[in-house]
Amino acid sequence: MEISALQKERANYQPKLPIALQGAVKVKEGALTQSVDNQEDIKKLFPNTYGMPLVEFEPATEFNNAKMNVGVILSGGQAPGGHNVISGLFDEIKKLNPENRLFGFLMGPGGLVDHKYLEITAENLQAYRNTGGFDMIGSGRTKLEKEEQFEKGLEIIRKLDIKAIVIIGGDDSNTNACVLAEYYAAKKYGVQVIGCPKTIDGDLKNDQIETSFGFDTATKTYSELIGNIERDCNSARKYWHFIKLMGRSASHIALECALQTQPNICLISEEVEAKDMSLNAIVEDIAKTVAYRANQGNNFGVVLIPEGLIEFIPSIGRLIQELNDLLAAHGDEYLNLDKVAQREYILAHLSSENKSTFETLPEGVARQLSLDRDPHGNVQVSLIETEKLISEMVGVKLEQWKKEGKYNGKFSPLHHFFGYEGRCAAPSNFDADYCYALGSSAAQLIANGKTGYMAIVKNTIAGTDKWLAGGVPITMMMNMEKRNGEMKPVIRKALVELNGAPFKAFVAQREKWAKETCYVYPGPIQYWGASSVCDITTKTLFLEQNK
Ligand code: FBP
Repeated sequence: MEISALQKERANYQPKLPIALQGAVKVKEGALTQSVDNQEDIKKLFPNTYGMPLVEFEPATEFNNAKMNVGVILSGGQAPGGHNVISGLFDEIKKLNPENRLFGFLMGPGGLVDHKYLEITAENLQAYRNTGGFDMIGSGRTKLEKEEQFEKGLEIIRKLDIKAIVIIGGDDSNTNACVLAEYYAAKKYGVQVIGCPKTIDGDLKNDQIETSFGFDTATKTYSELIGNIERDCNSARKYWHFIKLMGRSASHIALECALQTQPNICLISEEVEAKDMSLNAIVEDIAKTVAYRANQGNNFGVVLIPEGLIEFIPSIGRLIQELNDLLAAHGDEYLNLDKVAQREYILAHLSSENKSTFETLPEGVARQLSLDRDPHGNVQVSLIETEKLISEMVGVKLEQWKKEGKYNGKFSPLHHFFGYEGRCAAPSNFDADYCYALGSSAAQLIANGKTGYMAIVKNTIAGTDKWLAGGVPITMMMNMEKRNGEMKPVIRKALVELNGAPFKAFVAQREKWAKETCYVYPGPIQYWGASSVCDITTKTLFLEQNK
């Protein structure tokens, strides 16, 4: 495989570890835990993995030389740093005992079920150290939830003499990791399951998880691109750029990018929902800013739109809920119909309120909302062209105002969608170190007999030597939610908090950003050079943790 000069140099970067993981390690157990909500239900569903204590690692004098083979799975969307979790895991299990072996299951959880794997060795890992992407073993979205999948997985686990599986994934994948841990524990198979918090979306966080890996690099990459667009926009002064940003339901990515680049407008889905805003109200607000700037002679601007926005507009959210239930209950019957018949089928089955919302949406958007869900029951928001929908509606409103003599500017919109551009970027120093430490922690949780835990690293706005590593029981983060029409135990998603410091910092400045041109151009991620540039965390993490 030919590699770039950057990749070659970057392979030599030695990620930094928290002090507790630098030598021999021991476990300090903390308080027993409870789930965030629905305690009785969760306890009943997870009798073997519920209520376990928090775990923190401490330096020790004696080495544990646990003999253990480990299997690792990358699950869901790519996030920068996945290869470093694997490197941290590999190095730590080899440190424990050089005979330990690591197997990577291929193309996500499906690799465990289908017995497709690769042994990870020092040689084949070298080219992937500190690189982005999940291409070393691939990723996938197969949902691990059925007993027959667990039993099929067990066959290969036994064959390779694997003691534990590490699942690197987002909230849904870690929920499944916990279900698998509980199943193997209930059957007394002696197989441990450990999770790792991955997702660029930044929505897998809580009191114990400060941030999910990949968020840092992905938002820095998008901010570089947004900054470049802002600079172009401020040079040509003739376009309005509508930029949709990945992030699924949560607006963390959009908010972080706004804090880094100071665009004219950034929509936050969680605020739209809290203020019960209609699509028309959102459009009118944007049109007012366009008109204000036009009056100042500024027929240009930048608007950031989180990809999940549409789900948070209350009337559309209600429609999506009903569509989710409808598709879950009538999936096969519906999928066999052609496009026109599918629309008629939906109109015939929706309640009258949701039917009228469905009918008011442009046909393309209505169709995108009724497409098949992903394996976890989520609407595939990355496929919905919200940026075009909104800019078109803004254009219509401005035309109307023009006719009424209220506006006399020029409105030339351009559209962008940033998502895939950042998910495989070379990890920033933060993500490279954080992921390596998560991999190391996962190995230590296994060596110390834990199952149903997620590896964690805390105190991340301090220097790496002050980072604290350990584990949190996955059940602690769970509550009951409706999925595919049924109540299920799931990890609670962290949405943008409207009383949180990042959102407040944004609100304090957004009016100025709308009226004036205050763009900031962050430039590309730096790997070598001044620490003030190379080692900065995200503004979100800094504002949230700097209490
Ligand atoms: P995860 O939740 O699996 O980390 O994926 C995040 C994400 O990048 C979302 O931001 C986006 O909506 C989705 O994946 C896109 O899915 P796909 O990779 O299947 O196109």
